[in-house]
Amino acid sequence: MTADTTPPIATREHTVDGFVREFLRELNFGQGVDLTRASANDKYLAMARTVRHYLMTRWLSTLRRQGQLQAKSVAYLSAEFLLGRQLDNALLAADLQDIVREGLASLGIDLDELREEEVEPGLGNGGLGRLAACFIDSLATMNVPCIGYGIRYEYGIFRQTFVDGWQVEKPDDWLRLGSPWEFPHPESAVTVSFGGSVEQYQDDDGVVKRRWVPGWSVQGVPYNYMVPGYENGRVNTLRLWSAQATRAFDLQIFNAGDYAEAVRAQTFAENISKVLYPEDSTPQGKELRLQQQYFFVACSIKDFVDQVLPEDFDLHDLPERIVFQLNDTHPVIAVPELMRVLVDEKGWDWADAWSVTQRCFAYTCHTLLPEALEVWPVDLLGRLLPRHLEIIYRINDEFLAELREAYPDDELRVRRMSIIAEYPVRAVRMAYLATVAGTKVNGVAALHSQLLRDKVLDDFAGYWPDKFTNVTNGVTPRRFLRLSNPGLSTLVTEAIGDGWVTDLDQLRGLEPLADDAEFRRRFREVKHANKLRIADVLAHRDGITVDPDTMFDVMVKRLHEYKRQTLKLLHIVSLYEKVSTGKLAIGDVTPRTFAFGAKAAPGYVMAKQIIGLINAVGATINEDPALEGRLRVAFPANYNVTLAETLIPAADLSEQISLAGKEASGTGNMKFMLNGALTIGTDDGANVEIRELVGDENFFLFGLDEPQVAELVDRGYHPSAYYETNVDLRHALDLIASGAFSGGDRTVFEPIVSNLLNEDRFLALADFQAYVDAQAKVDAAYADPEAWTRSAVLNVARGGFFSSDRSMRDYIDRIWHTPPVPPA
Ligand code: B1N
Repeated sequence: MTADTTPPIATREHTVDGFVREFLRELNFGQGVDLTRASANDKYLAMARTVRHYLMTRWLSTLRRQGQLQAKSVAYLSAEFLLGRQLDNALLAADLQDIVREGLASLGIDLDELREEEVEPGLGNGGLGRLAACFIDSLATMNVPCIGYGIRYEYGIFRQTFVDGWQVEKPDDWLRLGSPWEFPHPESAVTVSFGGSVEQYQDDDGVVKRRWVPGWSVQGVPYNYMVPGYENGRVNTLRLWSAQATRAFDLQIFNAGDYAEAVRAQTFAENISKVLYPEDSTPQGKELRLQQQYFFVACSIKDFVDQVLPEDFDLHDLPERIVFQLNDTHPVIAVPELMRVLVDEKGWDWADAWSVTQRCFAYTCHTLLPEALEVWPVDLLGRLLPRHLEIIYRINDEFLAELREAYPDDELRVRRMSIIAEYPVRAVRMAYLATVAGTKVNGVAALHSQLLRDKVLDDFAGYWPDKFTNVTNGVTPRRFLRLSNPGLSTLVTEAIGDGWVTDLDQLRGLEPLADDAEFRRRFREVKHANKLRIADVLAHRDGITVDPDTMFDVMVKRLHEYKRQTLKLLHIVSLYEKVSTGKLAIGDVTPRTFAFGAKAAPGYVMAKQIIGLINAVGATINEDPALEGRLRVAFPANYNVTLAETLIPAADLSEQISLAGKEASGTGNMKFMLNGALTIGTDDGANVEIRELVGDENFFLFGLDEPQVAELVDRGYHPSAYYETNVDLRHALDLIASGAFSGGDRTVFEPIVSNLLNEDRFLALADFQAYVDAQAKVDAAYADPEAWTRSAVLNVARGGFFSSDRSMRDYIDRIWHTPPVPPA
């Protein structure tokens, strides 16, 4: 013990020899195998555990310092954290890349081979979950105290396979071979209750109160993950909850002699964290989903209040110590839960509890689609969480009373703003509850925040103008540039130093180099090497061959009609139709590789059809010898973070073609820009800001803007009119309808064609010609490699704004007010 009685924390030797010793110790004593008999998985697990040791000192001292300082923290509540692989990020944070490579090599082990052993934790659907992962990375790097709270799903986002071109889902058993990055703490499990009823009682002073008498409970077991800052000595915590049967519950039934029932009860409890709902943007109101939501926020609030805070903490000071950031509406049930804890468990007055609660939450909305705004029928919510429903009703009653004072002559408005919807069934509007309870409400891109204020939440924005703000999304430059694109990273660092890794605005220093022919040559060399790298991955992973000497035109994102993969497809089919009918000479076609990556929600029939059509068109084009070396479609199955990390750095063209006013932000668009792809895109989401920054001359804008979309829809949109007047469009649609991509069977893709002709909710036909024209501009620009590279360099140089470090700065300044805490 040192003189100040603070016990010491062990450290590790930062040398090749030190690493090798630790690694062998883990392999022999941890995995229990000898190097000669060790499997690749043994070696990977031993290496991962060794690497995490190097971060442990920082983690323990971060926790110790936070215990002492009690600085204000962010609790990021998110049903999804799409982390991606952990090893590379840990090596980078700990500055161990060279040491580990060399150490393993001295034992005859190739680091790159072991890296492939890691199964990524796919605990998210797409942008929303990946954003949460980027944010916690940035907060750690910026020395801001943060704890991420979420769910440790036993099965993450499904593994996509294709059978005859159709999506078939397989379970993602990511924990099967062991998970070296997590630290389970069963001894710190907390109990969470559900069901039952509410009863009236008199407290010691004779006051009549209400309290919850739950029907059943489960245990939440915390699993901690390290969230290391980049070379800064800080390691924050991500705490994911796993559901287990309570011992008491189990034993009670077991003692009653019903062993089978006890096992069933256990399975029932464990179901709660069993599987991630694979819906992105269109959640179904399933009871298990509400169980998941309440489960993880109840665990998290209990954990924070009872374990993280010191015992003598005065909860009246909670807003000075924490801000609970609600990542969309999924964790919003935390609001009535905190009220229940303060009023029912701590015995506070309603008014006191509400005043504290209101200052503890802030809400981020991630959508504009009406079908994505979560609404819970009161009968379902009341059955699962009867006391919470009462609390929501009271919050609403007081809110409506307040509104009636503000708008005495506008009862219609008051009803519009009610947290409780009456139609088609009585239901709780979670976005409204979050808006009423939060200090701030933010959208995720400038246009999105504007549309939230003007359309989705306009009544609320009128009432509380200062509550609404924007924070444009961002992506972590550590994972999506430094690690994913080593070639470009090296080139950039040689030019401007390595400060950009934590201060991405420094990329501006590259602007003059856009005019430097030698720099541009090296930039192209890097892009080409990245194409070779993905070509190798696609060959081995998917058996797909691609030509690195073609333009890589990439569209990767969830499959959704609003994102308009069909528009991309119509462009491809139209090109194919023109070439195969001789209207266009193959020699005049810019050689392109069209790459897709997209998962469809398993119950989303139209999305799965579209996947089938992409694969069918791809098969036809790829088999046509006349198109060899000119047009190719590559649709690798199971697009995930790991694939994104090799695919995005190889892209020339980034497809961001959603219907204006539908994509809240997009974050893939930012990753492409930072890796030197040019964007073809609509005036939607963060595309707007990308174009503003990079300039019109370096961006291929097309299509209707949001006001034009609104106007066209108001006027009455008739897609068939476009079919009738546009020959190219007609030929493309007719070709699909003819069965040309389905072995002559006209029924297979008929639903897609008739949907486009008769409904086309997302105006693909209206934007078709504009899109094709913009693609012609792309071809013309690509024909001049020097000018193209100049634009690509400028995209990188002007992309610094899209660092998630900047997003975090904005959240801190506008919403959280959590100053950084530098290391001791
Ligand atoms: O969140 C991303 C945005 O960049 C995207 O534009 C947006 O579509 C995405 C229910 C969602 N919005 N809503 C979801 C995910 C899962 C779920 O069950 C909705 N995802 C987004 C980050 O801001």
